[in-house]
Parts: sequence; structure tokens; C-alpha cells
Amino acid sequence: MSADSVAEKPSPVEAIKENSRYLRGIIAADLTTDSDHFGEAEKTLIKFHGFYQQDDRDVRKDRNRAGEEKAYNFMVRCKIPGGRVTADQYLAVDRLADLYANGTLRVTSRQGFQFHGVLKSDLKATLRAINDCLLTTLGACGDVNRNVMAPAAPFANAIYREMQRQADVVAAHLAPRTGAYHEIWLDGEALPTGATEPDGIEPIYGKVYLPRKFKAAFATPDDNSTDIYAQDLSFVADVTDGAIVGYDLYAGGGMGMTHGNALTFPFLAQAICYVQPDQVVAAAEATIKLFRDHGNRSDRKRARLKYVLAAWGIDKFRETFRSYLPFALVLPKNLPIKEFPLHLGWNAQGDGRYFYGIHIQNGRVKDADGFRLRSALRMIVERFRPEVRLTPMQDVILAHLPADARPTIEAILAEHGVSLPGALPMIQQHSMACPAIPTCGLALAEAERALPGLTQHLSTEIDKLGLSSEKIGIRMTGCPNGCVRPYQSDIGIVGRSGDKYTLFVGGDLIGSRLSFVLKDLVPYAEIVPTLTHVLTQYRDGRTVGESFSDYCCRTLTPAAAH
Ligand code: SRM
Ligand code: SF4
Repeated sequence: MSADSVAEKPSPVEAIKENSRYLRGIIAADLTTDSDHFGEAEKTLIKFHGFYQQDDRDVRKDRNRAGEEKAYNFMVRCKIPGGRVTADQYLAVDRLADLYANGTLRVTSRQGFQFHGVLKSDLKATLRAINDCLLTTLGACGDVNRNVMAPAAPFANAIYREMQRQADVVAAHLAPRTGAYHEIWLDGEALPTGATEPDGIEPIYGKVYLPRKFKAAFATPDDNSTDIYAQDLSFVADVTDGAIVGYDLYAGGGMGMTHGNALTFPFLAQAICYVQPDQVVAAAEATIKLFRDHGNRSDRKRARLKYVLAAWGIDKFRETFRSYLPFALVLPKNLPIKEFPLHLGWNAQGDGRYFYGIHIQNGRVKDADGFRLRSALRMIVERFRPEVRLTPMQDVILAHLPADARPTIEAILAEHGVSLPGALPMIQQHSMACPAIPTCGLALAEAERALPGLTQHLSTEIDKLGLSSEKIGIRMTGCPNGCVRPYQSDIGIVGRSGDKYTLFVGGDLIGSRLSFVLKDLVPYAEIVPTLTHVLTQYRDGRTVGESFSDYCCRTLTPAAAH
């Protein structure tokens, strides 16, 4: 029984899942046809296999006018717990970007890699190559647990190592167990026509999987770089004497909303209980099962765990959760979350080695004109063979470097036109944008292609105001789904339509406060002047030590969104 009484007729996606024979559908047969895209049901099922059907939106109108079909292609997403890849894996992924994708790699806001522009005829080779280097795309998308996040910094201490270990274990435990992926993409033995696997094959998910996506993360009070308040489930480490002795378990966070639909909203996760380190996996499974049983399977816009928590309130949520736990529920300690480090620049790991965090603007690893970031990273990885860590801010960390690597690495970056992290304006270091147009089918406006110009312009204004040392974050999305968590940022710019955006302010740097609407339907050209006006007020009216977001919350009245 869903927690949500808004609508009860199952959405069409439920039938697609139920009839899919554990995510097979007719994907295999569809792959043998000449068509460059999948039919409706398979379009849903392929997401569980880690890729999305898209079309090039830059040419959509012209092709439509010319009576041509859309220019179909696919976004392929790798699921990488904690964003940790070896040098060999990085180099393999980099090669695939040329072989099968559009020559770029994209670091995602959940520590994954995405390829864009893959053709249907290349999907099998792409997925096989990804698996050959021991990465996977299974469950990177779809109504299952997505990539499990953990702080990316490779500090050589028990805390960071343990969070990474737990992220790996939780990811493995919650991965789909159907043989469909292996069978279709890796030439596993096919089931006889029409046959299915035994019902026990998915002991956690069952036949219809989850009502919607589910996201999990680990953090410490000093490192909330994984934005735990935006996650369906998070574990905040309780650190005593340099070791993790337990976790506060948070549940029910999420960002997605729809303009003009008050039934949808971003929501911050709340602390539900406290668990011992050896109870993490069972607690994750319990949360998933609660969501499986009580999430809304009728209205996909309201099908996230956050709506269960919002409808029930924390007391009922906790009581129900208690019945899913195989151990007694202990109330959370409410450990105060204090920091959101970016991990950029040169840092000591604690074992005599160093890590270097490189800012990747909007996560896009590419070569373009005088800026050859992709080549620079490849050269550095080939030469120093670092472990590579992808951060939840779409940045890259090169780990386990010797002290004397620094001058060479910095020289390689400079020769390739890549600015060193410390030379970037503070606002750019704290910036993210989603892909939006031309790849995202849901985008209402530009984001990744619009933010660089906007950040440059805004940082000039910030310099003029004497605010360049202030840590002010900016996150931009092409629609209100919130893929770079814009409602937790000092400044959020959310696509409305064409060149119009809703401006949000008031989120804080540690992600613990949702922002509010400053102004709706702002044309792109008006964004910087509008923000500069507020920044000027901040410079002139702030109290000692007051942050920009605190100032906005203290002095501004939320505007209504249309
Ligand atoms: Fe997202 C859908 C990209 C992180 C909330 N997201 C999409 C799709 C797949 C569009 C679609 O459904 O057709 C986008 C593909 C665009 C493209 O061309 O690549 C897309 N989301 C991304 C990425 C690549 C953004 C980025 O710039 O990095 C991130 C991939 C993460 C990963 O590796 O798994 C990404 N998406 C997020 C996050 C942030 C997070 O997870 O911490 C959120 C907000 C948190 C949350 O889930 O509430 C997020 N994406 C959504 C939603 C809103 C869901 C909802 O509850 O309503 C959608 C829409 C949907 O699912 O129908 C969506
Ligand atoms: Fe697409 Fe919207 Fe997500 Fe941006 S926020 S990637 S436009 S779904």
C-alpha cells in the first residue's frame, strides 16, 4: 500500500517492468534489427542496463521540418562506487570516448562517468568494453539503487578507507541480480524463448523492482562532499579516536520537482536512526524494502522515498522502518555536519604521498581549441599511473602521487591550456551544471553550455565588489529535476523555457538548507545583473562574518514561482 493517496492506478512503467522477465523485454531481439532506436517499452528497460535513448536536440527542429527522424543516440553511464577507478580503467574509458562516443567524457554529480553520442549499433561493444575493464553500467539508471557515493579524497586513514569499503559492499548488495545484463551484453547463455528466471532471483527488489530510482551516500561530519541531505539514504560516520564507531542514518532526501506542480518539491533527508558499522548493509536493505513496499507506484513524479517521509512524518516513518530492521532501532545522535570540502589542489594523503584535485568545468573532460584537458589528463595518468577519483562536484582527483610529481603535472596542465585549481575564481571552483541541451531530453533550457560564460561574467562583478575571497557556490540545471542539486547551493539557476530561468538563493555550502526563489522567469541576459544587485546588497549590508546565503535568508523575501 503506497504512503501516498494521490492516485492508485499503477503507472504504465509498472507493467513494463512486470512483463519484462527481469529486465529482458525484447532488448536482445531489438538489437538485431536495423532500427537506430528502441521501442517504448525497451526505452524504459534499457535504463536499468545503464543507458538512455536520446536524440541530438540541436538538429531536432531542422530534421523535423525536413520530415526526417530524430538523430538518435545514447548516453551510457558507468556506476562507480565512491568514484574510484584505477589508472588502467581511466585510460580504457578515455579510449572508449573516441571509439564509440562523441570524444568527450563526463564526470557526473554522483561520481560516475557518462558517454554521450553512442550509436545503437555500438552499444554492445561499448558495454562489453566497459565490463572488460571491470566497470559496469548495470543499475546506473532505472528503478534500483544507483551509484553509491563516498567522499572521494584518498586520505590514507581508517575513516576514508572504511567509507569506500562500505560503499562497495552496499553497492554490491543492492545491485540487480537478474542474469539479463550478462545474457544480453556479455553473451551469457540465453534463457529459452519465453522462459524466465525463478522468482527468487531478485530477493530484494522482486519482479517490479522499486517504484523509482534510489540513491545512497556516505559522509563524515567534516566531509559532506556527497551532499547527504539530497540522498534517499545516507550514512554519516561517527568518528571516535580515528575510527568509525557507527553512523547516523538519514533517509528521504531528493531534489526533483516540476515547475507549477506543488505536489512535487525538493526535500532534505532527515536523521532516522543510529546504526553500528556491521548493521549498515541490513539497514540499507531495510530502507530499500520500505521504499519498495510503500513508495507511490502510480504517479512517477511522486514516486520517491522523500514523498513517503513527507506524507508520514518522521515518527511514522521511524515506526514503520523499525519493522523492517533485523535489529533494534536506536535513535540518531544527530552528529553536526560542518564541512563541504572540494578537495581541489595539492594535498597530503597522510602516507607520505599526495593527491591533486583538478576542477573539471561542469564535469566535461574534453579537448577544444586551446583547452586540451582530456589530453592533459591522459598524459598525466599514463606517466604517473595515479588512482583516479571522481568527486560529487564533477571534479577529478589524482591519487597516490609522489611529492616530486607536482611541477611536472602543473606544467602538463599549463601546456594544455588548463588553469590550475587555485587560479580559478572561487565561484567557479564551487560550480556545477548538468548536461541539459543538446543531450538531455528533459531540458527546458541550456545549462552546461551556458554556465561557463555566466560564471566568468559574474566572477568579474564579484571581483569588482571585493568579494572574490567569499565561498559562494553556483549550480545550474536545464530543468527543475535538480541533477546538480541546485536547491542546496548559495545560487541555483534552474531552466524554465528557452532563455528563461528561475533564480534561487539561500542554500548553504554544506547543503543543509534548501534555497528559495529569488526571481522567476529571468532572461539569461538578466541573470548576472540580478545577482550582482543582490551581491552588492550583501557587501553593503552583511554583518561580521555573515555568509552570502545567511544574508539572503535574513534579508530577502522568497518570490513566488509561477
Ligand atoms: Fe539526473 C534525469 C543527468 C544526477 C535528479 N538526469 C536525468 C536524465 C537521465 C534525463 C532523463 O531522464 O531523460 C539526465 C541525462 C542527461 C544527459 O544528457 O546526460 C540526467 N543526473 C544527470 C547527471 C549526469 C547530471 C550531471 O551533470 O552530472 C547526474 C548523473 C549521476 C549519476 O552518475 O548517476 C544526475 N539527477 C542527479 C541528481 C543528483 C544526485 O543524484 O545527487 C539528482 C537530484 C537528486 C534526486 O535524485 O532527487 C537528479 N535526474 C533527476 C531527476 C528528478 C527525479 C525526481 O525525483 O523527480 C530526473 C528526472 C527523472 O528521473 O524522470 C533525472
Ligand atoms: Fe536534464 Fe533536467 Fe537533469 Fe539537467 S536537471 S540533466 S535538464 S533532467
